[in-house]
Amino acid sequence: MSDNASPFIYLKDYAPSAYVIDSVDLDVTIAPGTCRVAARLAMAPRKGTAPGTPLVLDGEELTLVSVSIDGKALTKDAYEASENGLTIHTPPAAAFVLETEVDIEPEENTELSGLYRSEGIWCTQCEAEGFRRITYFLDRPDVMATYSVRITADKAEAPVLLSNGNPRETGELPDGRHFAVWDDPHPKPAYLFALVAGDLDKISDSFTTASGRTVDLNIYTEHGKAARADYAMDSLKRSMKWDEERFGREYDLDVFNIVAVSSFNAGAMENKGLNIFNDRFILADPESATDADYADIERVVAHEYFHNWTGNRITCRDWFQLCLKEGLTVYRDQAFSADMRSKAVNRIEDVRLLRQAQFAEDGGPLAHPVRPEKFREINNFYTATVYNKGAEVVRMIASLLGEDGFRAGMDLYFERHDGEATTVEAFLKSFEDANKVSLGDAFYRWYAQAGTPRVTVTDHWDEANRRYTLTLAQRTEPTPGQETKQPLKMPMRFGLVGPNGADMEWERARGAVIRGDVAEIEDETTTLTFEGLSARPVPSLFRGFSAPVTLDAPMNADQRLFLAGHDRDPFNRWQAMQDVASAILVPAARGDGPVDADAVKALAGAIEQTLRDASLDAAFKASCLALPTESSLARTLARNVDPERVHQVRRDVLAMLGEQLRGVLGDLADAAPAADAYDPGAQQAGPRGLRNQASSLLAATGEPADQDRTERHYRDAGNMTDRMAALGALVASNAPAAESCMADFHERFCADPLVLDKWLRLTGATPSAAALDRVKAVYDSAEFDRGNPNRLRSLIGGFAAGNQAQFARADGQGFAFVADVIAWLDGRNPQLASRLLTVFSDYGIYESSRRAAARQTLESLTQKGGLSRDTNDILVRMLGKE
Ligand code: B3K
Ligand code: ZN
Repeated sequence: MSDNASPFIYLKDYAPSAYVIDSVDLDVTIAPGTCRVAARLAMAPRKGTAPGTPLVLDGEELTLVSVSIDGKALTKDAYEASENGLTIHTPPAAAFVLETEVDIEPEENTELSGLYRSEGIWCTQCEAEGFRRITYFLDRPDVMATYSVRITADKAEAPVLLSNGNPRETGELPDGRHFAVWDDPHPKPAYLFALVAGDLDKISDSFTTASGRTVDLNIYTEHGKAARADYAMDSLKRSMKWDEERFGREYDLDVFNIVAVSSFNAGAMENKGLNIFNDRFILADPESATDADYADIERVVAHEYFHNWTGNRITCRDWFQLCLKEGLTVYRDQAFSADMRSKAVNRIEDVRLLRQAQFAEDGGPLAHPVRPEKFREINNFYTATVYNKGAEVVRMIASLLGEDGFRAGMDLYFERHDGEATTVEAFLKSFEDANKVSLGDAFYRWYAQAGTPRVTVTDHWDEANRRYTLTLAQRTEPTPGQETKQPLKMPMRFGLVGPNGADMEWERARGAVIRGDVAEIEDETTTLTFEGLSARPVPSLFRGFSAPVTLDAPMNADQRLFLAGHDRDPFNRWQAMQDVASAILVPAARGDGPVDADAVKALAGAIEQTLRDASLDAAFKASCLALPTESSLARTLARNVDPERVHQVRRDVLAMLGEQLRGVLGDLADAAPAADAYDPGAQQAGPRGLRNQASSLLAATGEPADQDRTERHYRDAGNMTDRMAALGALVASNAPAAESCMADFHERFCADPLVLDKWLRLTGATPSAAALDRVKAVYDSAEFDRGNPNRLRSLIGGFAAGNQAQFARADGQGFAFVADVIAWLDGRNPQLASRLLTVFSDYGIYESSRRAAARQTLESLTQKGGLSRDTNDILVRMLGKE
């Protein structure tokens, strides 16, 4: 272990707490400067706890004012307060009431964990371990209690006082102060506690549940912004309805409140009855938000709402089980969005994200299982692996059991574990028991084994016997701390596509369990034999991306292009085109010679056929126009990557495609935008996306006439979607108009922080050697608000994650700048700093001089010392110094 890394906490060491907390009464006095928190905890030793066992409460950044048990103040020798908490040496042997009073300083709280102030609004973020920064507590998810919270504040400064649960009482107090009391009858862990006090606007609505309960819905925002919360409200109502219909889950309180704040580390937080959101996932109107922003709002509002059952009513026993609530809830929000929009396109987007973020994680130094076995800092495990691969594992259960079997398992899970803090094993057991099957060790392994399996397929056609054989071999490369890997059980949805493009029937199949169109693959090598086929098929494997694997399929470009034109599975049609594009891009990006122009022509032909196919929807066509990203190409190359060459090759191919497809793209790009009033729904968003994608591909050719069209689109845009798409295309193609349009955009929108973020991101993503200097100039400018996580993420993330070639400049200056930002940020907000640091995690794939420069930068960051536990943990793992 490296010198400055903190110790690991292990899953295998889990033990219940020695004491339980049944109910919590908080009395929070809100005031500028210091706030006072008085807590009254009804506690008892857990059954089996030896009398007199010390009570060890968590606590950070708290100033202890008083402590008493059963109404008697404790003498100094009866307890010890430290940096990490409060120990009561000899608590009573039976139920008792512990009362503490502490002072906290929310305005000094730049970590944005616990109680802090965002633009004057007092708000909280307690997951994972923020509640201990509000009061002394057993701050762990398996300690569940009912809460009653009284808040007092100055009425002018904080007219709105909110906490979890139902409102019980409000009233006036002397000196212009007032109070509110909230009761939450549902036992919950402390990480779901929330409190908000401030001067806020709101919009209100209501929802009547299936059993007739009327729920008041409110979305609170900063002043002047409430009108932009309508779409979030609409999304919330649709989510509530969908969860009733699809999972039989009703809401369980009289009110559901959402508060949008502008300083927030995460996207949002599912606190019981009082969700707190990063305002970028609430606020939207056609002039300030894109179609993608609207879709994100719908998804995140749904996600947090769905947590009410998967996360809140049933929570995690310990933080190792994080995927139990996150993977499952991502699966649920994906299913919701798919129902609201285009299933095929949503699946493509989900998989793009998985590959971009999670495959990268799985293939690098930060690889960890969906359920980690150890951690130093839990906040570093809110990862794509836990969330997105976690969702894929749930999706595989649905594929293996079928929709009805899946629903039966979910029903049993809710029935058995409502009100509990439970485990992944309990979750899986519910599916097994409801379906009277065993998922098997090879399936459970998805939770414990890190790394993306590679499935390599070979095939054989025996013409004489009309027999087709597919051999699938799975292999997972070692990951840090896991040298040897074992095979996993996975559902392979598939079809054998015949010469006419339709799926073929077979007379007999053997080699694995096959139910419908799903084969269960679980051994290291599986040989599937199909008898009685009328002709040699083209295999369409892992349809819908039925397992999170990398597939090496035995196909040449012609076969892929055939699938691209015919596969009845839209995901694999798209995938086939991506594979053809990768086969063109990867060798050139590796430096193996120029781009194969004939292959580009063939790809263009397939794209054209797709674009002209009236049976396909516009959003799907737009997805087919997008080439694999630079980072996914870099990952395919895996080592000695020159990011500038990757960038250039991809750009060249975009330009070639634009030239080849000029006719059809021109028609699409010149189409008049929808005449109807803007609507963010798929009906309008699909055609908008296709028109913009077409115009952008044409701009990539560098032809002045094409770039002029894009500039016109920018200037004439009637909504932010069209405006941003055009601006992005101008910047990406270094069009002469890019500069003046960027200046125009800044001028128009710099007063609106969420729109400014879009400009910051594009500034970072400028594909030119000037990008770094521009980013530095913005970062150093007086108007740039470094203290706001969204601003910093946009500018620095736009550069480091959105501009590989410039971040990984050969002179190392890109790395050095970002490391300096992280060093500064770490002193203020470690969670954000360590998250930002993960932009370095791919450094091992670069060619040697960039790799050395990145490593040197990380080493010097380490040597600075005094870094947070969060940042140190990531550094140690990235440098392989465990
Ligand atoms: N559960 C929160 C994430 C909290 C992040 C803590 N570092 C949001 C979500 O996943 O719904
Ligand atoms: Zn979540």
